[in-house]
Amino acid sequence: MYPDPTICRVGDTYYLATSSFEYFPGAPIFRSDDLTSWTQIGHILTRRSQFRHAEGGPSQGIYGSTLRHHDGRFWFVTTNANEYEAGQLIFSAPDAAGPWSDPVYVPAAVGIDPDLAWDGDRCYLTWKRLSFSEGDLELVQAVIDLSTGEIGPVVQVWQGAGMTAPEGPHLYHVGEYWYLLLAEGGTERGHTVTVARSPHPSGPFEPSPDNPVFTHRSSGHPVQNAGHADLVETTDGDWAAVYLGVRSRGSIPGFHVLGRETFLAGVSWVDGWPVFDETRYQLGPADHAFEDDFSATVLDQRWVVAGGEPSNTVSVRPDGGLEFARAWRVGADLLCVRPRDLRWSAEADAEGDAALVLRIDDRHWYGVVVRDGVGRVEARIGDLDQTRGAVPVDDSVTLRIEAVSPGSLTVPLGHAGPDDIVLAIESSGTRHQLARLDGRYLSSEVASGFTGRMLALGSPSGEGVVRAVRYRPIGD
Ligand code: 6LW
Repeated sequence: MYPDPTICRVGDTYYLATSSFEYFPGAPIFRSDDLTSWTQIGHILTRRSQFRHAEGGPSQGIYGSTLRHHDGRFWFVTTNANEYEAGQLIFSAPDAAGPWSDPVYVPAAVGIDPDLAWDGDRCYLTWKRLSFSEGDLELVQAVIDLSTGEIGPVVQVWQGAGMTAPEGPHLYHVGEYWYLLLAEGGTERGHTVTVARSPHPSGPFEPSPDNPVFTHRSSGHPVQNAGHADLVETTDGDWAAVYLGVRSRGSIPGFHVLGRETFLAGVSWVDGWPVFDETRYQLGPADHAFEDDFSATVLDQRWVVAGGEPSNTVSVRPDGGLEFARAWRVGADLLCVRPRDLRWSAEADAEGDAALVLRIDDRHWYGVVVRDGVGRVEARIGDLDQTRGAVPVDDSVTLRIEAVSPGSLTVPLGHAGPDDIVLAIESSGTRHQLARLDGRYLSSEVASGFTGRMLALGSPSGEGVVRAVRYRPIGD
């Protein structure tokens, strides 16, 4: 779940940030020397003064953004959907790894998907204006004073090639033109990238004759929903694009479970227009395996919390191991990590009332839960609650969840989900498989919203300890 990628380059180094919704810390940021292997260097939003929680729920919080470097500083402009009426938020930092500033609010720019572009010293804010009272949804632009958040007169720019939901604008000066790149068609199967150009940053814009210039719609490509791109000039003078896409699996309509992910393509300029080249970069398989025994006093940056904060949800005990600040409100108060593979296995060594949960939000989750010495599966799909199995267990157990191919559910030409979720518990050396559940109910197609699955740790009573977690991808 790394959607709405935004990228910039400083010297030989590329920086990439993505949206993160309700999860805190927010806006993960990465660096790379070659565009293909990326290391997370932190989060942009690490303090609640930067990312107010307000009444935020699932798929609220941090939306599409723009990351740029100008005049020796990094700039990040985003929307916090928990307080979208407060306008866009601008952050800056001399070092991409932070710490980043508190926000400068742009109260006159209510909407989503802000972009910053400079023409000399003059900075343009381009965004998708939302005014629910007036029913306005349009792409607009204004000159902005970054130190105060004040903007000049608001003008309309290009409204797209005529598809639904034109959004995610990014403005670039390349050669003699200013290019306005948009996401269009909606962030689902119709998603595309469109572009228009003008000699002036505010237009009038001339659309490309080849719009959409990039899409996977109506194709059998294993990556669907491709769109919402951001461009970067590479160190060798070529160009590249990052964009979001999903790996949907299973039969019609196809189910994606990892949220929207970041992908990479080459870009060439032909007759003054960008042409996407999906063959330029070949990425090898990435190994996302990890183990965490919580022996360090500071949590690894992979751990995030929906709504709350890691520091007030869990604490690391002096002897290692993780304890929980309170009993969970079912499906919340969980320490979460992104599973990043289609097939994987995860286990947690735990004591007392502890749980390992796979969730999309607090209404869509499956968990292996120990309460008062009994291990069972608890599951929620929308309004339905279920429990499965009930085995007496020792105080020390291993909780296990696996995402495996949907073998038992597949019949020839039949209907299959994206995967099966196998939930098990191990106690006194005996493995009890408690349930094998259809993975489609933990997909974005069922849960809706912008986020993907998270693997999560929690305690139903607050009286549990997690000693270690191990995650590894598995083959089909
Ligand atoms: C993003 C916007 C969108 O800001 O989803 O569907 C929002 N469209 O472009 C959150 O990713």
